[in-house]
Amino acid sequence: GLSDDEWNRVLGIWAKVEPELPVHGQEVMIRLFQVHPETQERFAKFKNLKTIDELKSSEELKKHGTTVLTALGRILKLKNNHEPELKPLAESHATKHKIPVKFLEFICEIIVKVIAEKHPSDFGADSQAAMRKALELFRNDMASKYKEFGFQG
Ligand code: HNN
Repeated sequence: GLSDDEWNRVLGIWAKVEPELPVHGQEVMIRLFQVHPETQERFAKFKNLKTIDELKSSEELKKHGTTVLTALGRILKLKNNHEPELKPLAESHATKHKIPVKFLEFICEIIVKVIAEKHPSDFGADSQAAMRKALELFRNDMASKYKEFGFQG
């Protein structure tokens, strides 16, 4: 688990991300699709977006990025007690969307990078390490729920 100090760092930086969640969400999704194009293939509604301009001008993509970060923020705020919030997401991502754990790793790494770029003076090494730990906890718990739903991830 994370110490109180680590959770404070995680939620402290998240409070700076939240006022501009759609901007962060859009950037995260675009970066994910560019660095790991196989992730874009999973979305019927986005796989036809070819150029960076098309990705940037998609309101749907921005909306989806907001959805993803909103869900993640709710999980982070529950700290170690995220089970009730995590379970339905693990179920849909395991049984319906079939999203490999590897893709969760990809997006978590990108989330840390995007926050670091947008908030260089508020997201130092210790805060980045704390965020990585929180995201690892999220991923590990998603992975074990995946198995409960019969998806090896
Ligand atoms: O559970 C649901 O299906 C509700 C919609 C939703 C939410 C709240 C989705 C979602 C969908 C359905 C989109 C729709 O219906 O418009 C799909 C196809 N996801 C995907 C696919 C891939 C995907 Mn995710 N999600 N999601 C959430 C919420 C959170 C969430 N999703 C994630 C990743 C990494 C991928 C592969 C590219 C993802 C993460 C990390 C999170 C944060 C908890």
